[in-house]
Amino acid sequence: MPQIGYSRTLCYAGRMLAPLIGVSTSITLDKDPERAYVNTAYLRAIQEAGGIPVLLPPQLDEAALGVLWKRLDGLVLTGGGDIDPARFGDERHHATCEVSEARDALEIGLVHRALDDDVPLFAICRGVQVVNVALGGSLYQDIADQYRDTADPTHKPLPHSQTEPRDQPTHAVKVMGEGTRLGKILGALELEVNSMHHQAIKTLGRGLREVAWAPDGIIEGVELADGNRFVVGVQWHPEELVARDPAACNLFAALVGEARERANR
Ligand SMILES: [Mn+2]
Repeated sequence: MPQIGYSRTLCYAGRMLAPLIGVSTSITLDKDPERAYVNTAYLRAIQEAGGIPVLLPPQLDEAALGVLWKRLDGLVLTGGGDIDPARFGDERHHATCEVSEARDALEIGLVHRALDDDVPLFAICRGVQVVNVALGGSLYQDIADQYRDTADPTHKPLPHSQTEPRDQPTHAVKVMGEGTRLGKILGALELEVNSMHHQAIKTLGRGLREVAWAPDGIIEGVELADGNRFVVGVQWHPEELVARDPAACNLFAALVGEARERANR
């Protein structure tokens, strides 16, 4: 079993600051009372990697977010409901669900803030879709209904909405090795991942490149083509895999490491 290389140190000799990592949250829809919430697996994974998670609920007003943003050193966009397809010029598919205008607006704004201010950004599941749409890309609103593998159109896509436990890998992912940030971070070019998404990237947003795929061709990883910037997104849920998979830990360690550097510049 490979050693999982975490530093739990929040400060080094009293000099290094632990980085503050903004974490987007979900929001209940059509429920009273309305609630903002996030799976604790994200918070544990960030803390295990040495970061301090700071929740960013959609209810934050612009002024509060502006103040808070200046204090943040990194950003994690979490999983959740679907993005309003109007954001990428599409009619709404019947399978599209849990759309929150407030959450879309907050998170798309956060993507632009992160790019403008060069804040390290790690996007997970819905998060990678948000980054893509923020940069002008589009989505398959329902993989099972809309996606066909161009390499073999007779092939049905894999089941990407697993019913197995969240920490159980259910499909393979191949990562582009040559010169990709994701390949370097993961330390592996083939891995087994969990899958809890019924949507996926269709056309890529500006400045993004695809760097990982499921065996059916679904895009499972992207990063900014400008390799000097830390913008990395994965379609799976590494926060659920950190107890069993060093590659999942590496993703959080990389984000927190970049954020720590920025915090201590
Ligand atoms: Mn998948």
